[in-house]
Amino acid sequence: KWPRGDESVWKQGLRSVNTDVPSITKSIVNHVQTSLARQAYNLDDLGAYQAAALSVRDDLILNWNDTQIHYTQKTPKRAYYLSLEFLMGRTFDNALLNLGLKDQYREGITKLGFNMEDLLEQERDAALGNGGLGRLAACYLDSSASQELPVWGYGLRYQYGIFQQLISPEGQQLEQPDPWLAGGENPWELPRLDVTYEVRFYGTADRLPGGRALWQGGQEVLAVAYDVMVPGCYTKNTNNLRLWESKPKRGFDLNSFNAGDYEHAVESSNSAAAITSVLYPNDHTTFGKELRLKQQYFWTAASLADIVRRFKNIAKPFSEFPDYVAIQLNDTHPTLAIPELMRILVDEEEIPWGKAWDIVTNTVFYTNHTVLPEALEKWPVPLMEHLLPRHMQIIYDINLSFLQAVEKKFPGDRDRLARMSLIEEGFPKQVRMAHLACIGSRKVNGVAELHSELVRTTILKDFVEFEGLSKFSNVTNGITPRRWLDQCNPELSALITKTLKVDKSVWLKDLDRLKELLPYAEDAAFRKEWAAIKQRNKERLAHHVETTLGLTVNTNAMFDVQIKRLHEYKRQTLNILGVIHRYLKLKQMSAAERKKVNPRVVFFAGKAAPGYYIAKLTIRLIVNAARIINADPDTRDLLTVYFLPDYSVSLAEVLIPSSDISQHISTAGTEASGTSNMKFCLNGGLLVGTVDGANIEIAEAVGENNVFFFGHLTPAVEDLRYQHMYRPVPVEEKCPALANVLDKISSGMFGDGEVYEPLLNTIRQGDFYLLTDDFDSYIGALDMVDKAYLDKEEWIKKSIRTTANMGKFSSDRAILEYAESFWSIEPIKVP
Ligand code: AZC
Repeated sequence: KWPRGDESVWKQGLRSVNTDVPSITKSIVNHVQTSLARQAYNLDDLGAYQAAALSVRDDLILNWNDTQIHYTQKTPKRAYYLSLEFLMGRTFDNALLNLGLKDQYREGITKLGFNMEDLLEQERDAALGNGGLGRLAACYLDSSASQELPVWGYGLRYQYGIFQQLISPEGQQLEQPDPWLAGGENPWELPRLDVTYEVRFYGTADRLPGGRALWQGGQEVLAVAYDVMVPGCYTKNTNNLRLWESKPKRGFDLNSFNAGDYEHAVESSNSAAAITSVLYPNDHTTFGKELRLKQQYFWTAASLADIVRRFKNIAKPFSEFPDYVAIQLNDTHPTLAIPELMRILVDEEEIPWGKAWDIVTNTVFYTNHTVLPEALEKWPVPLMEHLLPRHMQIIYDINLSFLQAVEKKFPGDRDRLARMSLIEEGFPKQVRMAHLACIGSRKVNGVAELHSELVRTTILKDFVEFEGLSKFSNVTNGITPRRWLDQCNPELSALITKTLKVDKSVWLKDLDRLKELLPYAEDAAFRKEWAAIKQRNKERLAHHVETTLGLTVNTNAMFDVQIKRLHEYKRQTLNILGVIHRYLKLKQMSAAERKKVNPRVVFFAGKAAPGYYIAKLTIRLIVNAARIINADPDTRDLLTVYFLPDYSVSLAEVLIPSSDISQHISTAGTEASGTSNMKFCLNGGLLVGTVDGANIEIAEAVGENNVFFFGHLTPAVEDLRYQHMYRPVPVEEKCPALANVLDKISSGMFGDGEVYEPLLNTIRQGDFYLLTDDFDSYIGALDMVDKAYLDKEEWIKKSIRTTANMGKFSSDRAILEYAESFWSIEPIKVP
């Protein structure tokens, strides 16, 4: 029965997605006129972008609404991806491509007197993440929607995303806030001011009979939902990313957030609004800061309240909770979901402790993203007790029964109990979040084969022995081919579609189809087209560098790219030392010898955590080495270096399609997976790398003759580090070529040598990341690259074969593995 009013009147008012050019232009003009209150004669590119974006938003809302209603009616089991970071980048282009409306919009926008490319450039990146972990979450959302899986993301709506990076004339990284929402309304989100929850902090927790407790007092803040629409590729399914914003519960709030000084601004206010004001800019480290813990609890509490409310709407007993809900923890950041769900079940729903624990451990899943010890989260017990008194009780209770079970299985093994306890002894005691995540989860996984093996044999070894191997598995990461091929490399995408003779929606959702490109490696005409596209992508990047930095790039050179967060383990330092080595060699050559050298342009981009001194020195060295090398008339046709400031998803979209080679050169055993390695290879760039993370599986897929491997292997690393500690050999002896480079830097070749001493000393003493061990073989690999590049036709074949074999690395494959083997959810198509 129709709910109210006259059904036919309602039906007449309903609209559907605009798919033809006239209705698209009409909709854009309507938005110019009403939403923006402007007219043709005073409309600039920004206004035109806003109007076009609002028009696309209307379409997304229609699909999003139908999707949510469909899911609500069908009550499928759903999965929730809890991530403190979603590094979405821009939305406009991606939405148009997924809707299949890019051509129509381009035509309409042209008719209105604007240029599509200029409008695309108006959008600011949504940069609510640091690096790989946050971008992976974004790829997984795209794949969930594209594969029609009922998956929601839950995160925080930071007012300030990852800082903007400026580089001073001396080469120093400076940070500025990223007020990404300042430009007015964000067309890609729906404020849900009606969806709010109260979240408590501090106060007291009094135990009641029967295992329950009463938590009261303290501070209460409001969580307000903002829904971000996530369109699938060529499907109506449009999933939801729900981001929480904090608000004071009543009255107004004096927000003392100071947008200038990062380190202090992040900690400056205890107000409710401060909780979601800023993304912590650290990759792989935590400092035990109260505000960060507040963020984690605020977000998990609001998300769980929302999930439980939705479950209660279907009126099933809580014993069936795991049949309707799967919760994926993206690293340990949302681990408080485990004690929080226990608190809801035990204290609020009055479910006995043991039953509640069964529900939790059948609902929650945990993905680990790093084995680096400094990245393993621990929270001081006094801080937890103060901020979350009830959760600390629950953690102690979980720990008690857990350790009793361990004791039963391994009687008298005191060391084991100490190693496995959720609480680390010390001053202060600390809660080990990875242990809690592990025992509270149904499955635990790493993000590439090698990494998952390291998780099982190092950081969670005791837990494997206790709980059995079957709980611990692997899901190798993936990337979405929509953004990382179709969107960023439209010409290559078009060539593939033409060659495979299928609609692009087919191969974009079944990336193994790329295999059909293999025979074309033997086709000279195809190779020519392939190479011409790479060349035009180089020119596009050169144009970008020219217009943003005013620098000219030699597009006849090989493009060599390393773009990622600055970190000692990722070894950008090894790369710049290799560049300097190359420069010194070029300087010694005769003019005739130089004629034989293959010209190379080296690009770096990436941000360092604001407090990471050594990483910032590496940036400084790159910038100053670039300044000297690029100015040298003897060599500048053969070698130039660029550090592109303010790395972002959008910058990656220009850099990746242009690369001939890219570098993924972490010390073996340190990079869990890497995902940009997959993006480069998908776009036909060859990989230079160590035998680490997903590099290994990429080489298996594309063939080892198509990658350039170097360096020591993971099993050797521990011994080498031991030797550095106890039987150190001076760099001059061990690696004269490297010693020469270090001396040149110290002697002031790239400006004040003193400045770099702390960085150089990390290599001369201790050398934890094994630069002295890997330098010669690194240079050897780069020489192999030069040799291989001489045979242009063979190089293009390698490039084609690489792309053709990258099907496995689609995030569709990865998300379907999560859906099938972990979450037990199924696709549900919106009609
Ligand atoms: C990263 C890993 O360093 C990277 O190798 C991996 O590809 C990525 O996650 C996605 O799985 N980790 C992080 O960004 N952060 C932490 C805390 O691990």
